[in-house]
Amino acid sequence: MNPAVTARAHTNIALVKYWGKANTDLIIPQTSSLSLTLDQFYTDTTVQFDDHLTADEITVNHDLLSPAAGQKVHKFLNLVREQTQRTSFARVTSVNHVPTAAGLASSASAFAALAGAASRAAGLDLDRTALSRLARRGSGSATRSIFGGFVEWQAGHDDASSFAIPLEENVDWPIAMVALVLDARRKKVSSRQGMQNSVATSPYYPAWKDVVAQDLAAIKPAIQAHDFTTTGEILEANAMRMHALTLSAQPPYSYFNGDTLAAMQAVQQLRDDGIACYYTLDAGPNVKVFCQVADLPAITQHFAQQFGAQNVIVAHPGPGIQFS
Ligand code: 2P0
Repeated sequence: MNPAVTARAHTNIALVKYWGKANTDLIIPQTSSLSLTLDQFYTDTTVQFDDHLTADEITVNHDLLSPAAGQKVHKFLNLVREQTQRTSFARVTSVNHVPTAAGLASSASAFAALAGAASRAAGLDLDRTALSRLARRGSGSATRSIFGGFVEWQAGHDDASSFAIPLEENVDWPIAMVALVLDARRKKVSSRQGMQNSVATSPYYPAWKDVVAQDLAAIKPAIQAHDFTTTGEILEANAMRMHALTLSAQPPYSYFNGDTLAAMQAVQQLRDDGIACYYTLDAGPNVKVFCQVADLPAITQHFAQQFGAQNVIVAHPGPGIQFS
């Protein structure tokens, strides 16, 4: 039996979004993207390869997954086995540390932690670039969760060239991301399906690729200069332009609900009242508010009144993958 290896990876929120694949099998994106790894939401995963097992045994949050439910993990373990000529099955135990019913569970932290634990348990000693490439095969956003802080996923054009690089790993900038939990239910249109629909049917998709190129070119120096206003303006506009790709798909759809719009309006009102903050959101209704640490008391108080204190979670920049 080989030793068990445990890895922890944190989730990330994209400031310039990934929304569309050029290669669905290898998960090569249409564009580069840029994110902030968060300290609050993470996954701990332990992997052990065991010659006595007759199938992969996958437990998530203390529930043993059926073969159908574990299919994505099993396929991912096959990639690791291919790289090592290993044939034995693995025992995978994974726990998502996400606040109760937050609806924020992410494949980003899950596949980043799995890439780290499975590769080491199989005897591979991958550097973080190679880990990032491996994590990408599980889920696109996992590519970025190998690194901490601000991270760019460079789209590349094939398996070797598509990986993440850190932009500012140890963030020395008093910023925060306030997660508003507006609906914890599972989304109706998965990211995977949603982005494919957008690539295939939105007439705005070519324009989106230009938007991302411009936003990346502008946001990187803004982050490096710790220019809060420019960073906030770019991330908010980029999120809305991503969501325009769902509204303009055929058939059209949206991840917003009524509370999403109310939260976006509240952010605009806070700004009008002199409290600088900007919103972003992913493939679901939950809004995240980018702000400065000094404004956290006013912002959290406002949203606790609007949506309930239990639905307001403050996150800060978080670390890259860790092994124990
Ligand atoms: C992102 N999202 O950049 C974008 C913005 C959601 C909105 O990456 O198909 O779970 O596994 O590569 O990474 C969510 O999609 O999709 C995502 P797959 P993933 O964070």
